[in-house]
Amino acid sequence: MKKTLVFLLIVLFFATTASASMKIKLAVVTKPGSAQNIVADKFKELIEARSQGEITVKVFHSASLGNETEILQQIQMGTVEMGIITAGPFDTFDPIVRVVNYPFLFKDNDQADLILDGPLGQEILKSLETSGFKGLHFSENGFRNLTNSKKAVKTPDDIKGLKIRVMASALHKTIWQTLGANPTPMPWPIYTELEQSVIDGQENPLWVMEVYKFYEIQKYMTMTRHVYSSHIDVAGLKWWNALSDDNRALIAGAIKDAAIFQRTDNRAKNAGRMALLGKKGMIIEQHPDVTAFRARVADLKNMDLYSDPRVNALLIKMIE
Ligand code: EAX
Repeated sequence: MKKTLVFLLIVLFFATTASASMKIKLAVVTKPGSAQNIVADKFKELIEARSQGEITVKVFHSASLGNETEILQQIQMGTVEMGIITAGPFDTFDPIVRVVNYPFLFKDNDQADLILDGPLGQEILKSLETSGFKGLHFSENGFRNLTNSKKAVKTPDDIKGLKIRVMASALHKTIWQTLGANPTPMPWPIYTELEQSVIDGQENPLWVMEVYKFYEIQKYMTMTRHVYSSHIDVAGLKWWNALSDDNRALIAGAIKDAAIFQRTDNRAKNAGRMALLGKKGMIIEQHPDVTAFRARVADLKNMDLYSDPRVNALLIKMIE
């Protein structure tokens, strides 16, 4: 009997010391199959394989840990280690993020990659340290497009008075105010609000219309591509700083590969999505008057949103 107990204790001792040494809680607000989840799930797969199970990841999805603002607060406090978070709501924490969300900043995916993976993108990620975050990489939501249930939209004049849901971001709210809409900030998800016509429309990349079945409740889509929407793949700075160099390198490598995998995957699926949404009955305006949209928001860079000298200097570099 005694022998068995000693044996059990020995087994228990080895089992605890040899078990996975680190568990990462990673939070997203979206459901499986979403852009954020593809990064999260790929990261989990890569890091668990590369660390031979020493590092494990639990993905909390569908806003089970709260909306994006609440997740960011938990990451700052250290109760959640990582998140894949849309850049929009980040601007309450650090206005520098308004630079990457500037309307009509990037003309295409290649330009977005070039800038965000280059020194300017690094500067933004680095800057998040002042608010307690370790910005690891950019993955993507994608180019955002307007949908609504009321009418076909081709020019900014068509938007007048439409009730549009926007992310919890001062910049996004201002963009839609400036375009003449009636914007309401609301956290994700928003299907019920659209269905019950609390709001007339929303704006998001193509994958959202497919994964969240917005074709059931939004008749019109306009390919405005007004903001290239990034996710910031982020960790808490305190937690990050306490990791070993080896673990930091493993995590940084896995998140980078997951982000690049997801961006490629997202883009490859866009043509198919467009066809599907048309088949589902959405009326799609492929060629809105982008020049007019651009002109309406051209003055944004001179607004208070960008008055912080650090933010302004970076925006000017970006626009050039
Ligand atoms: O990916 O809140 C939003 O509109 C975001 O784009 C959301 O995370 C969907």
